[in-house]
Amino acid sequence: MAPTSSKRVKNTKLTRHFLIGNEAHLLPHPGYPDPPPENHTKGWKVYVRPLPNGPDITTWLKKVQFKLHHTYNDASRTIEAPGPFEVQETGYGEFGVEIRLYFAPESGEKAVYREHYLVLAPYGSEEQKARQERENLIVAERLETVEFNEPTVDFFKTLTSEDQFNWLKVKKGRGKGKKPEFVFEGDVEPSAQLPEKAAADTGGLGSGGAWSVLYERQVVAQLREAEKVLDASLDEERRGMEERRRRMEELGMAVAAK
Ligand code: SLL
Repeated sequence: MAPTSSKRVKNTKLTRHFLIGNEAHLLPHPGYPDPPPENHTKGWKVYVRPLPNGPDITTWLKKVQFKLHHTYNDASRTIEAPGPFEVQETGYGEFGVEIRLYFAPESGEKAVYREHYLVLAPYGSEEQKARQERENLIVAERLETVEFNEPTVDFFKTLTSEDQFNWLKVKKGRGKGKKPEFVFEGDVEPSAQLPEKAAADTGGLGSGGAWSVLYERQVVAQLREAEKVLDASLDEERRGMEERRRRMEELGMAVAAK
């Protein structure tokens, strides 16, 4: 291996966005063992993926370790670049998958830890749940970020290279003796950042759209709504408790004060 420079690029921070998530289906489902292993009702895949319109993550991400629930054989699964960084399994229950991300050696960065709690059952609004059931597809993914502060000179070069967008390009002019040219086509805008609006349909996501700033705002808005509902039910729960306490007092029962 070439000696790497430990010199760092001062006052510079490089940010990379990517997705961590899972998809799940009720079994039987194409691509999964049929009949499924005993008691296994769900087929799922947990993954670390690039944004549909983002740079190649394998420029910085070289290895991903997924640690599954101890009920699985070989619970620790390691996937090396170029991936895909995913683990497909069948099972019956949800659990938190422990994920370790290992960076390119020239980065000089230690591995970082993330967790993804598998979602195997329909969630969201009634409408969303109905759609997930109809399509027999659950997708639970979120936007993740890593920040490289004052990257090493070598790592900076990798992270700013134009090559990392090649996977979004289409080969053009594959004529006799001609070298193919790589060009961006359609709505694909190369960017290490989230696009303002999602490109038409880059596929891959359950919702059929790409991650974008707009979509992210929608997700945040949805979470705020969910929070309101939760607050309201907590309030109600508190009122209920107060009411029960009052009734017990009326009945002359001692209430142990904590
Ligand atoms: C639950 N706390 O009870 C969770 C545990 C267990 C997940 C989930 C099967 C593994 C195997 C499996 O789905 N394990 O049989 O290989 O809901």
